[in-house]
Amino acid sequence: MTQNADSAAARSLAFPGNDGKPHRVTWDDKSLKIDGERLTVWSGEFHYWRLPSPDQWRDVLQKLKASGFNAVSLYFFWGYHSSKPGSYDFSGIRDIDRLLTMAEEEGLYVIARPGPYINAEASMGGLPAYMTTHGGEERTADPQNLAADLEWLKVVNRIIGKHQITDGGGSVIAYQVENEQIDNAPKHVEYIEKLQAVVEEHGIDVPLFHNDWGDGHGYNVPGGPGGSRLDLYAFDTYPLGFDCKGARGKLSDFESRIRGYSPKTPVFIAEGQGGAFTSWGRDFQSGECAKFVDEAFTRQFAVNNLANGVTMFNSYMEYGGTNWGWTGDPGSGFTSYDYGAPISEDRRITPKLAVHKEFGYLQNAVKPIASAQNVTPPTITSTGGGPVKAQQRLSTENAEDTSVSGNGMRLITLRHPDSNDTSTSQVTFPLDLADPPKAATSASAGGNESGEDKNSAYRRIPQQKNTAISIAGRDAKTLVADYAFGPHRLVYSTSQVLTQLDAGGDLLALDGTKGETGETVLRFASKPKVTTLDGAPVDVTWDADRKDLRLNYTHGDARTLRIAGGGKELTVLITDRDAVATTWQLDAGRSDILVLGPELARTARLSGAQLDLTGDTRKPGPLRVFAPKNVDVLTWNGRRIDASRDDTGALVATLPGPQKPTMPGIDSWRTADSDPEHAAGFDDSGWKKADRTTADNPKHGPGEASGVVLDTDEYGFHEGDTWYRGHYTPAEASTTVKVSAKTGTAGHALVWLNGRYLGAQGDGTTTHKVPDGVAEPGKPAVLAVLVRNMGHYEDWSSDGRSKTGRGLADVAVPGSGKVRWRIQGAAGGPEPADTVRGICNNGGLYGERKGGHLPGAPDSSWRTTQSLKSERPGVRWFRTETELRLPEGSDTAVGLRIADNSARADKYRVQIFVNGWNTGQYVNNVGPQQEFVIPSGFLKERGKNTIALAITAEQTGVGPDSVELVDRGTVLGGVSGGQNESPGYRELLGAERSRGQ
Ligand code: IPT
Repeated sequence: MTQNADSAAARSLAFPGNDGKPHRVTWDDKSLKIDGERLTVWSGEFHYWRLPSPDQWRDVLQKLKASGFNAVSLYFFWGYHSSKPGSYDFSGIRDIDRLLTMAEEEGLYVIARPGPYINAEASMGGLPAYMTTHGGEERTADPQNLAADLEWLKVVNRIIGKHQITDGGGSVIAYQVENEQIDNAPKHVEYIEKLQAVVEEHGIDVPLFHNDWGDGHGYNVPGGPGGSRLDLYAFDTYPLGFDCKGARGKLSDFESRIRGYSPKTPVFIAEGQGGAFTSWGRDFQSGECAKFVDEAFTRQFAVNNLANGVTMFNSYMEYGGTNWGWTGDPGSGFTSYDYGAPISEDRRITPKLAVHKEFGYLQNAVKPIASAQNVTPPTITSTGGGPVKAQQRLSTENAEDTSVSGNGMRLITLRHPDSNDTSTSQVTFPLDLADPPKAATSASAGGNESGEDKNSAYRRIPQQKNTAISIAGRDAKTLVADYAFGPHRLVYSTSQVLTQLDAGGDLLALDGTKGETGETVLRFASKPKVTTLDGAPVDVTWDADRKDLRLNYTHGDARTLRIAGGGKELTVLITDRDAVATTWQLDAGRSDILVLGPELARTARLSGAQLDLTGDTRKPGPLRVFAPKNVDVLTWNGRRIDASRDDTGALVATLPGPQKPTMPGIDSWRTADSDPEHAAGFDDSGWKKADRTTADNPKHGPGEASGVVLDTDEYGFHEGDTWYRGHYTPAEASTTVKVSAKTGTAGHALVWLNGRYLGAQGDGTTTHKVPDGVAEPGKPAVLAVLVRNMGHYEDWSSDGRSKTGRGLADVAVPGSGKVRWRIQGAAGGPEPADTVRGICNNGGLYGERKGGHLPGAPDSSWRTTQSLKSERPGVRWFRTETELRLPEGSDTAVGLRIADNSARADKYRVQIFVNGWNTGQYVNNVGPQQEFVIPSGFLKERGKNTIALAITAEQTGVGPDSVELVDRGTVLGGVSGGQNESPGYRELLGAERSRGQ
């Protein structure tokens, strides 16, 4: 995309995860430590398979890093890498070695979560589909299951193991064994223990943990059942639930319970709600989930977690992505896995990301938070709304260095105890610090207002009359008090500390809600000089008794102050929560810098007097940078820009914005009927016989009526559509055909007898009527059934649901006599010729087998049409080429929108292929997704793109009203990358064609 790409790619931030040296990872009850130094782990969950554009992995990682995340949590999806036993693919879109290297380069620690079982709304919860044929229980030490699991771990641990921080290989700092085992039944305990032992044998020596599926079980604690080799205890928590149109769940305290389970480990949330998934047929999409799990909740949650001592947190999801192809599970996921997450499916930054930034920056800037312990909170006085709950933590570690009074840094958190209370309360409270001595304060404390405590150092804060701290509805606040940074002393602030850094001078940034007042008190040896460098002035009060400088202001327009006294100088930036979205703290190597203005500042590098920045803009606008004083050359995305210094000493410049792309229209399609399998005379002699009479997995049959095993997985067809043809000669006229299909949620099956369409059905059993004369006694008959597999179920409850099976369970045709079945699925079965797109890309539609989804497929004999409506039930393909001209040096999110006015009445579904890549599935009669994000790796940004639609209609005259490409937004910037290299028709099927087949 942009020319700056290579420099970004070459960049390696200096941090312990990539300096090539071995590091020690230890922990205590307070936090994790790297080489003895405390680390609050602030991590975002990212699923590489949901962004099948490896170049853009860097985009997401840079967005995380710039937003204050210091870690990324990665599930590894076994089934995505393994299409058949013993075979593993880690190339191209599956190159996890490259992913781990990128995380190192971008300065992110990694929490590795390779399963074997991961859940994750992934097909079969991450297990490879061939495991459905196993007889024993999944997620137990059943020998066949365990052997497969251990093989996967061995293979994936070889890659993860190379990237461990402990031997200098990389930035992996923790490792999750399995995922949310349902209970501590002996068979589950035995299993988890076996996995741990083998993981150790594979040389994984970073802390091991398992994620308990809530905060109320205490399963798999270190040293307990199922935890004998685990180091950390972690749990998952989704306080709001997943019904994005329902009522929000409530926040509660958990610290003492968690410490009861595991007293010697940090409070660690392995998955904390960052959004919610969306399911087939719901009346909401991810947009609703972004509103449900909104900014207010995200802040409340972060504040509540700080109050409960959480020093390891991972947000699930931070970037959700796309269930492209057949990667999703049917129960909980349609194509979009946007999740309402802070970074949207099309990689846009949403306002929620700025909330995570507030807390990422805060914890990074105020290090004592990592060692703070729960203490009695101040007594709150609240007026005007519901009660307010205060919690307080105190860090006594290095108190002498880190606090004003020598007693230690305090973190005071405020929220309504009922986290769904929408009233606005005004809060004041006395703040008791050991210094200054109480006696010295009595003269200067505020008047006789309520909420005073004359025995406290500060009888009432805020001290400013007629002001208070607002808790507006579902808001929550975090106040830092008694905190020293460098030579500076922060007595307290009712604003939130956004960050403090040395960016060519010490800088403290404070944020708050626009329109709300803030009060900040700093301690000086003697009265300092305060200069307002820009913005509105603040009220400055000098308290000579306490030697306190008090600043009072209202958050809104940004202000910059310079405070100088006693040989030290501090720049104070008073900003607001809205502006946090466009404020970026970056590690520039020699120094940190602070960038204000752009949509995104990704990277910064200082060399001599030159500062190179990369980032994105959504529109032209101002850039302001706090950087070392010697910087006089500024570049943005590789181009020099004119910059000057403003009154505050910051570099200022103007950044250009993007060009708006024009999306090409689609005016016609080439179309062909594409289901010859339904016809009586179709030659299926080359198909596999489905004639097995036993299956290890009893859920796979044999069918009671058919007497044979029909499950697709038993014949090596694991994804998408599968055709069946059953031949028989009826003794009497067939009047009904009873079909039991296993499609998964929202799937379907279409049934033909002797070429006559009998009807369609969903998952389960349906009896189809046979019209007179369709199958006559003594005459050979053929049943044709097309079954769509919506993915394999998860196994969340460890009850074997994932082994339900797919395709046909059974078919009963009274009077049919023996039916001889043949089955046809994806070309190559578990060995697809297209190893680039891989097993998840295709099912067994005729058009897929013939390469109709691929660029360059011969469609010249196909008819040209404008209509996408069906002419009869069955499968029809539509192809078109469209020329994109996306602006260079930009990142445009392109979507494909399907319009239909039938109010979900018309029964049809569309499989969408873009340049051969299976982009997603539209199901008109189920919904709700209408617009599909096209992963940028699928697209040719400048040039011809092939769009192919496979429309399976259950009725005549149904189909989309229109299909169009839509511009979902453009930024100038982005990281480099383009289309994934992938074979077209000629490469994959050209040879076959020339052999005349
Ligand atoms: C938790 C799973 O661990 C995770 O893989 C994912 O499925 C997530 O849920 C939901 O998106 S399970 C939790 C809801 C108890």
